[in-house]
Amino acid sequence: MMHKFSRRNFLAAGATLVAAEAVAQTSQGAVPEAPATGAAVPPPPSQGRPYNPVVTLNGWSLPFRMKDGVKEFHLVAEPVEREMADGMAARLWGYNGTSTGPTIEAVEGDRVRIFVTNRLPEHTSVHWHGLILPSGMDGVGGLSHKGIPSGKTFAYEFDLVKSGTFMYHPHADEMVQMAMGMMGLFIVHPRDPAFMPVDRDFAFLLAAYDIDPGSHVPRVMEMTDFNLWTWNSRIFPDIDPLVVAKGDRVRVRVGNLTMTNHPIHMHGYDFKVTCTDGGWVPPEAAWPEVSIDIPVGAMRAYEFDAVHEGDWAIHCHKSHHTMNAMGHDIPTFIGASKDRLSQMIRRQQPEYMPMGTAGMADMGEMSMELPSNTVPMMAGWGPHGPLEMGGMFSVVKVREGIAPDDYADPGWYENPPGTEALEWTGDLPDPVRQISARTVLTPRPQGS
Ligand SMILES: [Cu+2]
Repeated sequence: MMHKFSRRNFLAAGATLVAAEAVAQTSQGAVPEAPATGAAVPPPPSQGRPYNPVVTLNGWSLPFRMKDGVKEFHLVAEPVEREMADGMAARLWGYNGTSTGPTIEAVEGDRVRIFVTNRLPEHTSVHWHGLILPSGMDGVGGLSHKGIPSGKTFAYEFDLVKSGTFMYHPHADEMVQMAMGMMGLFIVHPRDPAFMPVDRDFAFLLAAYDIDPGSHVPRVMEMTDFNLWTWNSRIFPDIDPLVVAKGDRVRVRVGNLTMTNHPIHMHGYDFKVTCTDGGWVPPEAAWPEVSIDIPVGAMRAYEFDAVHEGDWAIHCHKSHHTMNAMGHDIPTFIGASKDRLSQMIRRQQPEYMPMGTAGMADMGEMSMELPSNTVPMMAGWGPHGPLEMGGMFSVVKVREGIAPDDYADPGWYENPPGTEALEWTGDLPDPVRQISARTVLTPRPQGS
């Protein structure tokens, strides 16, 4: 289970890295120890070229070791259990104990050697999406090289000739292995730390699963009808907030390995698209947005100056993607009277409860008995009531005076007096409304 950001986890990650290095130094020539734990906020690198690490939401970065000038990593493809939210665990396939896998971070100009050990019941491979490398290192099983059989370790080795925002995933039984959660981020930092510098650099991957309430394993044959829309295999309300100090320059990097596009919308700001998995966007070509569509099999990074304090929603703008598993198949009853129908059903099933005649908002507050291992369709409480969200939703929390290495949740924003929408109890002139023969008012349920 991964934990929320905290200074304690940050320090613990440092200790883990030191321990991993100690193991590596005592086994020269061996494959480096594959770490299986980590934390959201990686420490700056203790060896190799300097860089400002990314913060992988609910994730971690894979430690490395330097061996004869080559940066060595060790990925282990294996079955994992992922807590997607409190009360819901999924049995997935991932890397080094987690799905999504750990983020690989290196620097432009580095030569990397990435050992991949296969602990899956079938062969796999790793494709390095967006990286420029020799054909034989491209990771397409059967095309670039032999698939990695169960129980074997392959070594990939190549130079990182460009910086940017990339990812990795299998290219062997791809539909199954990606539907099971096998993917990770690959960030190549610029050789010049003064190039496109930011104070906070967040990263996450979009992944979709179809896991029936009460079960644990994704239905891998599903093509379109997914019911869990995740960031790094987590769903709201258990996705980390993006904690930012007022005045920070912030980058958000998003990759999409689902079967559909996701328009990621952030409130409170306009921002500039600065990087894709094809490279950096020249500043004179960057255009402003408030929603950025992440196409399938693509990555986008955007940047903004965090000058507006507050709690700002960040979410996919496809409204079904901010809902969780339960309830997508419920028929629409808005405006219908279910009184007679309810009486008929209650004769067979006394506990039957009609839903949704005035909308679905009551689901956000309802505490109905759920099947095991699932979460409500709408969840999350804010300082002013239920948020009625799920899936691909989080909050950018911009506050004055947050320390540079502090990513702990600062709690809810308190609106300064006079800056919050409140009930109006004064007089109002009659509102203008358009009524014509073609305007039909929604019929009200009888008796209301
Ligand atoms: Cu979406």
